[in-house]
Amino acid sequence: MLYQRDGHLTRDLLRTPGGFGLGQVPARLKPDATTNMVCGYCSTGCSLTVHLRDGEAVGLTPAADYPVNRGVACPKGWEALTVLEAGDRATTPLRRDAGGVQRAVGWDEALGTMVERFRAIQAAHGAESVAFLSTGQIPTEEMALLGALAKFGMGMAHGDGNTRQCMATSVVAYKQAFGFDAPPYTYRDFEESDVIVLVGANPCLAHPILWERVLRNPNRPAIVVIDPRVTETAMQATEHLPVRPKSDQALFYGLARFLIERDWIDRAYIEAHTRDFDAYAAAVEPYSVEQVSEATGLRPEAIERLARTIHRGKRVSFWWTMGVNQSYQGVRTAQAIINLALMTANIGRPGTGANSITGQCNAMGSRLFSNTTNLLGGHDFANPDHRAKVATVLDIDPAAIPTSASRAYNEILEGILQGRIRGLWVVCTNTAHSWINQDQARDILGRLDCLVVQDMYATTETARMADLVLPAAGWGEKEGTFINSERRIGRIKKVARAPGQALADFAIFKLVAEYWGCGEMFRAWDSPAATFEILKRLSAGQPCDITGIDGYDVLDECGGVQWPCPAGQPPAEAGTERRLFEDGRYYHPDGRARFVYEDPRPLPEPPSERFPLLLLTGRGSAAQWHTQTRTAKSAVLRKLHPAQVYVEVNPVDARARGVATNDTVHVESRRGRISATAFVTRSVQPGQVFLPMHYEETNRLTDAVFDPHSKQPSYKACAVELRRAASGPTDGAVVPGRVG
Ligand SMILES: Nc1nc2c(c(=O)[nH]1)N[C@H]1C(S)=C(S)[C@@H](COP(=O)(O)OP(=O)(O)OC[C@H]3O[C@@H](n4cnc5c(=O)[nH]c(N)nc54)[C@H](O)[C@@H]3O)O[C@H]1N2
Ligand SMILES: Nc1nc2c(c(=O)[nH]1)N[C@H]1C(S)=C(S)[C@@H](COP(=O)(O)OP(=O)(O)OC[C@H]3O[C@@H](n4cnc5c(=O)[nH]c(N)nc54)[C@H](O)[C@@H]3O)O[C@H]1N2
Ligand code: SF4
Ligand SMILES: [Mo]
Repeated sequence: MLYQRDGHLTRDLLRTPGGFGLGQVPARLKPDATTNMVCGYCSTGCSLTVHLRDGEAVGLTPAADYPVNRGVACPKGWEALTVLEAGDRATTPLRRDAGGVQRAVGWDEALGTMVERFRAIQAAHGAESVAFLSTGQIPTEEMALLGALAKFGMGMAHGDGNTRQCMATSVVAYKQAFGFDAPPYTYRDFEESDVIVLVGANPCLAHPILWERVLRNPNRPAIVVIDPRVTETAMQATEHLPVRPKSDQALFYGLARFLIERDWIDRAYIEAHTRDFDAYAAAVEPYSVEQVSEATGLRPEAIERLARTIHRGKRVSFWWTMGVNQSYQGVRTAQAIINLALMTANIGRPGTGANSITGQCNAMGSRLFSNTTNLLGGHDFANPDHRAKVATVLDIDPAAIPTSASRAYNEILEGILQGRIRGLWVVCTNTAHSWINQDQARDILGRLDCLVVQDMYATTETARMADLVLPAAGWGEKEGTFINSERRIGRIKKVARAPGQALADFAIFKLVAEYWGCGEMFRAWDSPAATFEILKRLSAGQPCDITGIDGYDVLDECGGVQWPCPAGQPPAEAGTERRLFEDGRYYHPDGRARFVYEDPRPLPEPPSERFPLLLLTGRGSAAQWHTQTRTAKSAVLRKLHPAQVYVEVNPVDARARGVATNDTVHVESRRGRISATAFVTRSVQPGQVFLPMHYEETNRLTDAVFDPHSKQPSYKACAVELRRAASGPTDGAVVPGRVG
């Protein structure tokens, strides 16, 4: 692709003005038009200008005038078109034959087989015996169609998304505290804060363009990073608190007590806009600075200094991601952050907020419209009025709507283990790589009577296990909308042809509906644009009301639109940056936010004599995306990270084991053992090691423990041991650019 021509990356590339030199482009590829669309990787939601020749993409540059990214993009964005051309794209449906080999078949045979098998399973074992797993990475229109088709058309009771691995904790935390799943902020808050507290978040890698927004802040803000590791973000912070893993909840309770004791709280705000504060104040009473220092491993002065920083700040914003969410006590930890913002009235004003940054490009669409844990449009399956409203909008029989939410991802897998679920449709997620305790997950997938995997690539770990593979078009090859972390709805567009027989997920769902015999139910879901109109009607009267968006073109004209955008409030007049709760009214019926809390619990699998180290996992580089099915297909991105799995280990632990950088080591947990290359670095603390999630091996070690409220997997703390492998050093550099 042409835009690779100037292959400089990282910060230089973020800023490359104008991208590739158009003067050098062969005439037949010279663009004759451009169009803007949002990026298909992370939830930042940058806009990219795609350069077209005869309607097809020939290159891209970051959009200059979009409120989110203002002319910059990270390496994944720059390379977004390249990965569409990979040789392992799924180009035809595949069906596993009697000999166990996946063979190319036509769509008719593939869909006929899918329907026949799923119907046979349901006939023998009940409608609940077929389920689906989906994603935060397809347009809202597609996920809504899948959710409606599966549950209302095909009678499935259960379907969940990979957002369970990612955002379930924030969803529950917000719902309980605010009355709706509503991240309150707008990205401009990064620029307007004078204190920015980042908890379990590494935006330098995971949301690089949001970090750019932090760097634009003119107020010389205090930037406090709370993370066990000295991450790239921590290195640039004004203060780093290397908290002991999973002790954040105790830390925030201690900060709350310290602030309450000194009366550094906003009693008028608490009185007017919240409930249950007194009980909370009593509950945090035992969390003295000494006790919290003991629990967190932080010095008492550091804890007091953070409390003072919060107190002195005029505009304090709290931001969290997976270091909080992926925990056996994630919900209560997130709420401990929300409680701090509420008691100091740091919410609803510029530069403030209790702000969860979401992960995938359309996790926010999934949270509201996937019809999994919420009924379409952020409604409640258990509420008869909500069911009646949705039935009316969709013109379907209310009896077709289940009366309770789906089982969660882990419960669907348990259902398979127990033989209650026997057919599974996996759409746009790579369970066999990304799910916790991978050997067990694969064993479970292997027990299914029928596994259907719908993916862009035929080679993913999950697709390779499938009885049927349905080839899907990807970002850039189809239409629809994504919702980013600040609730901004943006468009994606078809600028490239999907290879072979691959179809947009939307088209696949429509075909499945026809083959299933429920096509009539989805006549009005004629196209993504028509479906957007249905989503608007579903959203009416909800906090996420988008009835004021008058068609897709408005999204282009306005630089995306943040919800809420009710009818009668033209988006152009509502402003490009909007935050929630400016009036102090929350979504609970009494308008008040809740203080929610619970005693912290010990680590489910603490280090032991046999497994004395604590394993942390997470993002490894800005150039790798999750299970790497996409990013590994770009030669440019491949240069920016090690090809093989590596483990970060502190010099103290390395020395004790005779391990040096580039040695091959074994990392072992109670679940299994992997080989990795050692990278000895003080960025992890003694007693801890870190493995990036992008390599297939990592989840062979993790322990299937879940938050009881959100059912989110606790990916970031299990006990392991590390040993030098007999084979000695491997060759090749390990982690470019990281200091030891
Ligand atoms: N390049 C790139 N960007 C991405 C993604 C990607 O795969 N690649 N994925 C996207 C997605 S879906 C998501 S969800 C986001 C994730 O974005 P982040 O959450 O920022 O990324 P992680 O590296 O998973 O976790 C963040 C940090 O949590 C820390 N941590 C672990 N345990 C604890 C703890 O107990 N307390 C605290 N305070 N911190 C802890 C880890 O050390 C890690 O540095 O990134 C998005 N952006
Ligand atoms: N140990 C550990 N494990 C983790 C994490 C961690 O921090 N540590 N993080 C967790 C988190 S936060 C997340 S979000 C998950 C992510 O886990 P996954 O969702 O499994 O990861 P992806 O690689 O993004 O998988 C998306 C799949 O969809 C395919 N795809 C892409 N676009 C399309 C499309 O338009 N249509 C279709 N049909 N397919 C498409 C891709 O090829 C890929 O196979 O991983 C989780 N796993
Ligand atoms: S920061 Fe996220 S949205 Fe922006 S270009 Fe990179 S991957 Fe795409
Ligand atoms: Mo995620």
